[in-house]
Amino acid sequence: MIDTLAARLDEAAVSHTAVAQFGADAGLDVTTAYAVQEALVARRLDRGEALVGLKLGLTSRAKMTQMGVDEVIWGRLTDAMHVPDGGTVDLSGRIHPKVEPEVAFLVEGGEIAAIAPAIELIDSRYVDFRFTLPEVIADNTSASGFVVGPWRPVPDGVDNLGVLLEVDGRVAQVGSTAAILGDPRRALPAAARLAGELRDGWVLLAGAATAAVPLRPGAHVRVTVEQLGTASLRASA
Ligand code: OOG
Ligand code: MG
Repeated sequence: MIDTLAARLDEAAVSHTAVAQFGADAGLDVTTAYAVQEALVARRLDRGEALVGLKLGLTSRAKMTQMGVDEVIWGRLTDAMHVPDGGTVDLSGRIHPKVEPEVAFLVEGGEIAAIAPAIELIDSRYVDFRFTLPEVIADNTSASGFVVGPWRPVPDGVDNLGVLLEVDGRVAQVGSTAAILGDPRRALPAAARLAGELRDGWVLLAGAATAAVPLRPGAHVRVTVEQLGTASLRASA
């Protein structure tokens, strides 16, 4: 069953066509869901992609409420998901993408070596962006892309920095890094515990600080995190 579900999610991503939720009959629990995620990402690695980091999800109340689930989850980032800062996201390869403001950490020696403002692009492979907790875990926690702004040393106190998500120069979401586990630095021990491994040079996305917003064709998206600076992307027309 694990390989069948992984193949279904992989084909949905490759053909950018949403799939129906697996439903109760599939009997997917959290442990099996992580096995599906591993098999799903293994298919990408077999096609030549490389693992470059991890992401946490549902670390904020706003996201838990938006998605109707209530546990921290994690997923895997590959090099193919990376979008250069200021770069363009090709919407033709996506289903119903959304963007959310995040904080990224650079991992060295099991510790945080640097911090950056970031944008995560999520794109559920399920119809209508609806899923249960095991279903979203299996779907690599909706991971689809990420932008990391300029790295800088971690300033003192990053537990209450203002976060702004702008779309075409208009404010779309406002929040605080406090929404990320009370302090985004908690993402490191949480990721180490959940994933069991943090490699040197990996990027860790700590989780969204606000709810996500749909990414429309041609939109210019900018995330600003107080003291950290900005990260931006543009959606293809
Ligand atoms: C699940 C992914 C959540 C976050 O930062 O909370 C996530 C979803 O919302 O589709 O990446
Ligand atoms: Mg996220």
